[in-house]
This record gives sequence, structure tokens and C-alpha cells, in this order.
Amino acid sequence: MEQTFLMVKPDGVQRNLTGEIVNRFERKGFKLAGAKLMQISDELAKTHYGEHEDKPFFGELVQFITSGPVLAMVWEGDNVIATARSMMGKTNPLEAAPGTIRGDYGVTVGKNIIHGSDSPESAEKEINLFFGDNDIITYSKQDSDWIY
Ligand code: RTP
Ligand code: MG
Repeated sequence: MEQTFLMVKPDGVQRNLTGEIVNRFERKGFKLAGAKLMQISDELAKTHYGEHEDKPFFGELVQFITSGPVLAMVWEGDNVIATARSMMGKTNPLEAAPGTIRGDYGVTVGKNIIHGSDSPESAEKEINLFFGDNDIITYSKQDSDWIY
């Protein structure tokens, strides 16, 4: 099953949007396979955002992502990588459509609430960067008499 790495950024955690964001992916039909609230180190931030190291906003980006706790998650389901990106909306909240996470809750590009892997290659890389094998749970929804 396809997996992606999603992360509620420090602004999303500070603004109490973690529940809202988890809720959107659950309601869409995806399955949570791993989650941890964590404080990202400078080193991890620089590795994670390595593709942007030559950009003028790199310093700001690393500073912001390490400024407070983030909720790192692995989500699972058919086409979850592309679907999550579309649910997130465009990078700049000004251009993100209403109904998307960034369109509904974001204001500036530097504080756009959520990160999501943009390809199968980045998903694999980012999941392995943030999670160990034992942190990811593969499970099936139970056929039980206590879920109704
Ligand atoms: P992300 O990696 O966080 O999921 O966002 P993305 O793919 O939509 O955007 P990306 O191009 O990978 O940029 C990473 C993050 O850098 C910040 N950014 N700031 N000041 C700026 O012009 C600027 N451009 C990008 C954003 O927070 C973006 O999410
Ligand atoms: Mg990106």
C-alpha cells in the first residue's frame, strides 16, 4: 500500500490545528500508520529540506521548522501521495484553493501549516528519515462486533 510522509508544521501545532488535519485525512479514507510529536533538530531540518539549501529562504525555513513541536505522520492508501498534496493545496496559501488545508488555514508561504512528500522517492526518503521500522504499524481494520 502506498505511504506518504505528512507533517503538521509548528504553526499548525501552535494554532491547535492537529486534530483538524488528522480528521481530514481520516475522513478522506486514508489510514494512519505512524505518528509522533517531535522537536526537529537543526541537523534533521537541514537534511529534510536539503533540496532547498541554495534557496534564499533556506535559513528561515530551517529556523521555523525547528521553532516548536511538529506532528510527524505516515499515512497510507491508494494514491495517498498525490491526493494528500491536492488536499494540502498550493505552497502559497494565497494561491491555495478554499477547501484545501492551506487555502482554509494558511496566510503566508513561510507558515503554511503542513508538509507533504511530493513523489514516491521523497516519501520513501522522508519516512525513513523520521521513522524507524518499529514506529510504523501495518494493520487492518477489524471486523468486530464493537465497531458500529
Ligand atoms: P512542503 O515541502 O513544506 O510540503 O511544501 P511544498 O512542497 O509545497 O513547497 P516547497 O517548494 O518544497 O518549499 C518548502 C517550504 O519552503 C517554504 N517556502 N518559502 N519564502 C518563500 O518564497 C518560500 N518558498 C517556499 C514553504 O513553507 C514551503 O512549504
Ligand atoms: Mg516540498
